[in-house]
Amino acid sequence: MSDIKRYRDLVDTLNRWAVAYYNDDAPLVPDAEYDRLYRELEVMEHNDPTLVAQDSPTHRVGGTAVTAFESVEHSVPLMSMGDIFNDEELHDFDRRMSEFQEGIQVEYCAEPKLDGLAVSLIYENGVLVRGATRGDGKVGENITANVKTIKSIPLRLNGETVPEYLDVRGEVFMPRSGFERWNENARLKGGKVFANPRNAAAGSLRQLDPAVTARRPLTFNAYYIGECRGYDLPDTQYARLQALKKLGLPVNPNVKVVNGASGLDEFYKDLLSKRPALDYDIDGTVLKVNSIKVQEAMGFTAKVPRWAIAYKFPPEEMMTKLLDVTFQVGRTGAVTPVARLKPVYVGGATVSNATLHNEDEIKRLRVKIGDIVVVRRAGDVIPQISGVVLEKRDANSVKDIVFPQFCPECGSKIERLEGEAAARCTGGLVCPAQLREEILHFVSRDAMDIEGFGSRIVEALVGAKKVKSIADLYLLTVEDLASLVLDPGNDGKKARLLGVVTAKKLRKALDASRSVPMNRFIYALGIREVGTSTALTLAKNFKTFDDLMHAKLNQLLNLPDIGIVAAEHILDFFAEKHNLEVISALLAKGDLFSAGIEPVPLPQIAEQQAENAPLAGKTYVITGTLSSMDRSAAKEKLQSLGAKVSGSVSKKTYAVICGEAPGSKFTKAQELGVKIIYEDEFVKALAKFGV
Ligand code: JCF
Repeated sequence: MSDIKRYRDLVDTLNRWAVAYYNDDAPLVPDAEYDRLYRELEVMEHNDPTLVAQDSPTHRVGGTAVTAFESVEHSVPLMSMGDIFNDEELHDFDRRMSEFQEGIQVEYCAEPKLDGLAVSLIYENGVLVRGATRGDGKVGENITANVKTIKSIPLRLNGETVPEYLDVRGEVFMPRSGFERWNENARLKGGKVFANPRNAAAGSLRQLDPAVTARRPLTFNAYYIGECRGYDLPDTQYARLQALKKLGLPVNPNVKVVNGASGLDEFYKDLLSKRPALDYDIDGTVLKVNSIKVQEAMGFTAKVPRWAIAYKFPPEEMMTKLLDVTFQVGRTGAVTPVARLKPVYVGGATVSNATLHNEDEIKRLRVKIGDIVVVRRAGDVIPQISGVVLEKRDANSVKDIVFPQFCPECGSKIERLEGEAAARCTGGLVCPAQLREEILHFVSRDAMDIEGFGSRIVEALVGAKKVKSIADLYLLTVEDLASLVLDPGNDGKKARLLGVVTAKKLRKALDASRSVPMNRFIYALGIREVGTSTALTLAKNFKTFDDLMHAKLNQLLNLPDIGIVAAEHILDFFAEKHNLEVISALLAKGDLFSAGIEPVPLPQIAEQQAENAPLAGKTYVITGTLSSMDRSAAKEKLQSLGAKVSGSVSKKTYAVICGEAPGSKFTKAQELGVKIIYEDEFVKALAKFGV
C-alpha cells in the first residue's frame, strides 16, 4: 500500500472508531488498538507533514495557539428564538401554529433546550472545514481548531453519500459529570474552578490555545440545518435530525414528535421531571412545527422563526438577600450553617432557608450577612447558596458570619477534626439537638416508620426529658404522652397538651413497629455513612443482627459498595459502650416495659458471594486437624474472603485445605485431581489477605 493510501485508510478508520466510541457508545475495538493506529498515524504525519489531512484525528489534541479569533460571516444567520414561560402562552403558541394550517392539530418536534453555546459547523464534501461561534448571529468567530478537539464532533461525515455543503448548527456544552470532575480536580490542584457548566463550556470554547480546549470535557448536539447542498433532505424536522445522526452527528436522545398543545405540555412536564437525572443542563424545551414545508411558509419575523418557540423552565437560580445565618446541630453533632433568606420563588418553590454546608463553604463564597446572594434550587435537592453578587454589596451594612465555638443547643465545645469538613458538637448524650435528630431519624419512613412522631412532638419529648435515648421511646406510657406540652410551633399553632387520643395513636404506632426488617433497623440506628442501600447490603450479608455487631473489618470490606470509611464507622459504632447499651435496651424482651424490637433477617445472599471478594465463587473443603486454628475458625476466615466451604469433595471443589492426619477427603481430592493446600501454605496465604 502506498503511504498516501495507508495514511487515508488510517484517518478514515480512526474517525469511524471515534464516532462509534463517542457518539454511539459502542466501541468497535479495544482502546489499545485505537492507540496503536493513532501512533502509526502520528509517525506518518511527523515524517511527512504534507500528508496531514484536514480531518486527521491528530487535530483533536489542539494545534497551534492564535492571538485572536478571525471574524467569519454566517451565510445564513444563526437564529435565536422567542420564549414563553407558562401554560397560557403555550396555548397561544399552539393556536397560532394551528390557525396557520386551517385549525388542524399540529405535529411538533419537541427537544430539550440545551444550556450551552450555539455553534455552526461547515462540512464540505463531508469534511469539517469550519467551526464558528454564533456571535451576533450574522458574524461570529472562527474556532475551527477548537471544535476539532471536541471528540463527539465528527471530522468527517459518515456514509457513502454526504452533502456537498452542510452548515449544521448545534450546541456545545459540558456534561455535568465532566464539569464536576473538572472542578474537583481543579480544587485539588488549585486550577480554575468554574461556576457552572455553561460558563465552563463558554470559557473552554473561547481559548486561543486549542490544546487547552482539548483538555476540557466538551460535547456537542446538532439541532438545525442552516444550509445544505447536494443532498436530499427529508421533509420533517424530526426526520432531518435522524438524517444528521446517520451522517455521524450526535443528536439529543430526548427529541420526540408530539401532537397539539396537550402533547407539548406532556413533553414539557416529562422533561422537567427527568431534568435532575440528566447529565447536562437544560433550561427548557424547544418546540418546532415538524413540517419543513410549513416552517418555510411561515418564515421569520425580524429576529426569530415564527414556527418555533422556547418554553422555558422556572429558573433554578434567583437572587435574594441573606438576612441571617443560624447553626443547626444534626444527629451526629455536625453543625450546619443555615442561610435565612428573604423568601424567593426559585426552581418552582418558595425558598426561605438554604444550606451553607460548612465553614469552608462560607470561606469559599466569601459571603456575609446582608449580601445579595444567588440561591440555587435544582429538582428536589436542598436549596443552596451558589454565589454572592458582590456588585450589590453595601460594605457598610454587611457583617461577617461567625462560626460558633460552642453548641447553640447544649453549650458544649464545637470541634473540627483534621481532614473533616464538618465541625461537631462534642456534647453527645447531653446535647438535646443530637437526641432530637436521632429520634427523628429513627422514626422516619425509611427507618422504623413510626407514624405521628413529628418534630414538634419529638422536641417536646426531649425538652421534657421524657426520653434520653431512642430505646426510651418504647417505655413511654399513654399517660406520659398525653401530658406532653407542645410549645407553639413556628406555624402559628398555640401551646397545648397532646391529649389522650393522639397519645393512644402514638403508643399503637410504637407497638406496631417492633417487628421490622433488619435493614430498616440497621438504617434506623443512624450509623454514620450507613444509608438505606448500605443497610440493605449489611442485612443481606449477615444472618443475624448479632453477627453484624461482631463483624470484622475485612468481612465488611468484602461486601459490595462498602468502603473503608463506612466500614470504620460501623466498627466504631459497635465499639461504643453507649451504643451497645441502647441496642441492648432496644432488643430487650421480657417484661411489659421492654422495647422488644425484633429485627427480621432478610434472605441471605448465598454465603458471601460478594463479587469482588478475593475467593468469590471458589469452594474449599477442610480435612485433618489444623494446628494453628480450629476448623470453624478456618471456615470463617475462608468465608470472610468470599469462599464457600463445603463438607465433601467433588469435581467442583477448588481446593482442599489439609491438616494433620487427613481422612478420606484427602484421597478423594487426589483421585479427582483437586488442588491440595497444606496448613503452612494456607496460613501464609491468609496472612497475605490480612486474615
Ligand atoms: O438546545 C438549544 N439551545 C436549541 C437552540 C435547540 C434548537 O433546536 C434551536 C436553537 C436555536 C435555534 N433551534 C433553533 C432554530
